[in-house]
Amino acid sequence: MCDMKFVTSETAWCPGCGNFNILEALRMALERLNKKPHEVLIVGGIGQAAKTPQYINANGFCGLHGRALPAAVAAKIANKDLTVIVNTGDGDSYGEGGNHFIHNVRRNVDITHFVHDNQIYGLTKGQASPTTGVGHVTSVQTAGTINEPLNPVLLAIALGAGFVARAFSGDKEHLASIMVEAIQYKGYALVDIFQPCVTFNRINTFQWYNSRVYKLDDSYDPTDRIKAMEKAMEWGDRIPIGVIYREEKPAYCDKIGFLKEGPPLVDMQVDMDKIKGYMKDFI
Ligand SMILES: Cc1ncc(C[n+]2csc(CCOP(=O)(O)OP(=O)(O)O)c2C)c(N)n1
Ligand SMILES: [Mg+2]
Repeated sequence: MCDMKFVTSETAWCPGCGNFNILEALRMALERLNKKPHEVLIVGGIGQAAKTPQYINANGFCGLHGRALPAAVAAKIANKDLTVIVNTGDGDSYGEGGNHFIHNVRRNVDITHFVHDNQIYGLTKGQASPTTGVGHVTSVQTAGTINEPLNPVLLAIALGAGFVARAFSGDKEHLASIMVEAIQYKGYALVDIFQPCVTFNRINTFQWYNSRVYKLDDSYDPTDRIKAMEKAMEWGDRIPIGVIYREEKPAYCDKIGFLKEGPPLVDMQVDMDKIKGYMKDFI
């Protein structure tokens, strides 16, 4: 259990939703890292998962659907001292926000991305998302989903992400420990979290994940990229959870001199006379 520092009001999630454990694990992780609410920014887009910023006592921002990452990136570059964490859905992250996801990996801004992956569009009542399995019948895909699902973990490793993990909201302790590692990682960190949607996904239930997930142990080496890609492709009867890939690489703000050496941009003085001078050219 966590103390009350990061706790806010009631949520609008269904009873039994996998989001509750993710929220609780996030609070546990922030407390373990000794973060104070004003040092943290939680960013979401639109969706059930994207409501997370409203349920945690920290700075919060909800962007447009699929636009959580650009807002988070901008906030981090403007204030490099902030701990910026994106909490949003699989649709928001990989569907509508898919292009941002790809280019965000290339930039390697020091933000953390927790995807509440319920393999469905929850807020809009259960249409197929990019991670929905083939054959899954929904209110729109009435004959079963025909498209192959996206594998976000494999894609992130292929794109060159330095921290890529999978977790399960049914194992709160394990999830919280991965969250701590992801937040501490210097650069973009992705954690794809299995999050049963108890109302609109009756296939990928707590039981479904429980009978398949297994934890990676110390014998697994997360620094071997090819092995990590093989691990990322394990799906079916056994699905690995844990840190799948890890590599240290320079983060965005460390590659730009004035961002690295100088104070956070928000603390810099703005010379209005200079700006007025530039603006004259446009009038
Ligand atoms: C540009 C745009 N497209 C579509 C929508 C409608 N919409 C809102 S939330 C959502 C799906 C959310 O699914 P996901 O991101 O997986 O979050 P969940 O609700 O499952 O947590 C959609 C399609 C929208 N608000 N804006
Ligand atoms: Mg979803």
